[in-house]
Amino acid sequence: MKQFLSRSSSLTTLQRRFAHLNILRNSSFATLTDKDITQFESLLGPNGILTGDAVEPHNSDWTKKYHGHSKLVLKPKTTEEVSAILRICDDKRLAIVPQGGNTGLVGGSQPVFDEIVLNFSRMNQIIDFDESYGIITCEAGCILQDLHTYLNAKGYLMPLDLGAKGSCQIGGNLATNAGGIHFIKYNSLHANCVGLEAVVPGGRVLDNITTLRKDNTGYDLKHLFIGAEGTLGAITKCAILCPPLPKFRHLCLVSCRSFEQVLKILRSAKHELSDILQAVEFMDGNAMETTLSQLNFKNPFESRLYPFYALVEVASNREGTETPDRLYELLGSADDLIIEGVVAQDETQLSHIWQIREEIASAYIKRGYTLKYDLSLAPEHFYKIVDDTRDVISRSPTFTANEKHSIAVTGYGHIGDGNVHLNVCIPGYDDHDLQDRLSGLVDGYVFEYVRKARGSVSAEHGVGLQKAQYLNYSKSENMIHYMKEIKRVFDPHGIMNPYKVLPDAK
Ligand code: FAD
Ligand code: 2HG
Ligand code: ZN
Repeated sequence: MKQFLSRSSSLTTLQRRFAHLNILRNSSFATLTDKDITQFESLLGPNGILTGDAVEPHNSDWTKKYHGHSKLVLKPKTTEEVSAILRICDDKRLAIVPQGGNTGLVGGSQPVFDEIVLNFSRMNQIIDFDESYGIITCEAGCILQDLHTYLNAKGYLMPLDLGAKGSCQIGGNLATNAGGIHFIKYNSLHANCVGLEAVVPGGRVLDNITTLRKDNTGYDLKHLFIGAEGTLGAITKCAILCPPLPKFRHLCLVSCRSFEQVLKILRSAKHELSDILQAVEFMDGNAMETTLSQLNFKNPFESRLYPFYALVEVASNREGTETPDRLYELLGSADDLIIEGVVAQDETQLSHIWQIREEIASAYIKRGYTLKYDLSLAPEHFYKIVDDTRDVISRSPTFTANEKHSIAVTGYGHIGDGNVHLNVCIPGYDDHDLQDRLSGLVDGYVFEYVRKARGSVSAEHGVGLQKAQYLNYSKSENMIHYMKEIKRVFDPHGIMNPYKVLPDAK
């Protein structure tokens, strides 16, 4: 028999507490053996498993915060293989974590201890495109960018667009119910996913792949898997409703003195441009400055920096000047709110401005350790929480003056959807003491603020490991009770993505 596991992978090393989260490995889970690995290898073939060093990239996350201890990655190619894996894992009580592109931001897609990673990268086939209804049917491991490219060539686009599109997979997007920059126009994946196939522990396949737009036959189970973050089962296929690709896009970037002015621009854009409005995004001065400097991007306003920025994009199929004229009209009527604005004159300028917005997250990760909060808040709280967090840090005796100086606090995000990304960043990744003091202060402050303001602790990134202990800040006791009941129905032994979302579900 092949030896796959190094001798150092003893249970005792895995059983230590997961830093700061007070989680113990669930002792009802089995520990992987060489015999198990041999069984999976004979099921999937030698290219269907990863062991040893090849597992390491799958143990860590994009934010450099979460590190698991898996010894095995499984890479099925078919739904039947996923079904066989989930039957074996359930029988043997082997815990498993589904993983798509591993771009999630809440520690949901990595193992916490020694869970097996179920990776979907080999399930990347586009199965069908229905040109009449604009519905794409594909496997869960398709990369979002590849779906855009495929659809664009046919005059359609994916309703979902986000900065990680080059790596994230549609299965991961569905599992997190990802939002992104076009949510304001095309709504959520709950709205656009018309069919779904999922496999649950024990191996049953729930085949709800369809291109029917309307199907009111009882409970719509697919919605349970959208946003479940892999805690109920594995998504293997989906059918997504895709809008026609608008032929003409126009984008402006404006700068403002106050956040209130940004809100006024948002209101006017919604009223005046509602039929052609494609995106309204927001960033503050710190986000702009950090992105330009960390990623060496050209400032659209030469060297001038401003406190607040808004991006407004319109799109239509009308040739001629009508669509851009309406954007210019909006800017004209908002003249007193805008310090300076630019309208992209060609595709290069348009993608440059979008790149600045979409790479803010990468810029902070490049700068250093970043606490990320993805919040839904009413307009009066949207930026207040950023100011207040800055204030709490500056008044805290926990930090030295130098440390305070090095901490960047920023707010940006999908203002059209009431979704702010509050990021708090310190340079580098080595100062673990400062990291702990910072999250010790800011986590409690931010989540308590959101609870009192009746916001959501997760607008679009999900709960994962990061927010599992704060679920009750946005969901009532009764709702959590039924979430746990649903979990028990699909996953009675709790093997699917344990410790995440509902950490104490039995
Ligand atoms: P992963 O990170 O691999 O997994 C995410 C979760 O889904 C995990 O809980 C995992 O267990 C589960 N999962 C993955 N695949 C499956 C499957 N087939 N079946 C069941 N469960 C599964 N998110 C937004 O909502 N909006 C944004 O604008 C946005 N921008 C981003 C920009 C950057 C630069 C980055 C790095 C991330 C961004 N994200 C954004 C977060 C992330 O990209 C999304 O959460 C994305 O949907 C995750 O997809 P993934 O394939 O990488 O999933
Ligand atoms: C975005 O909108 C992403 O850029 C990432 O959702 C946000 O990293 C973040 O906080
Ligand atoms: Zn976002």
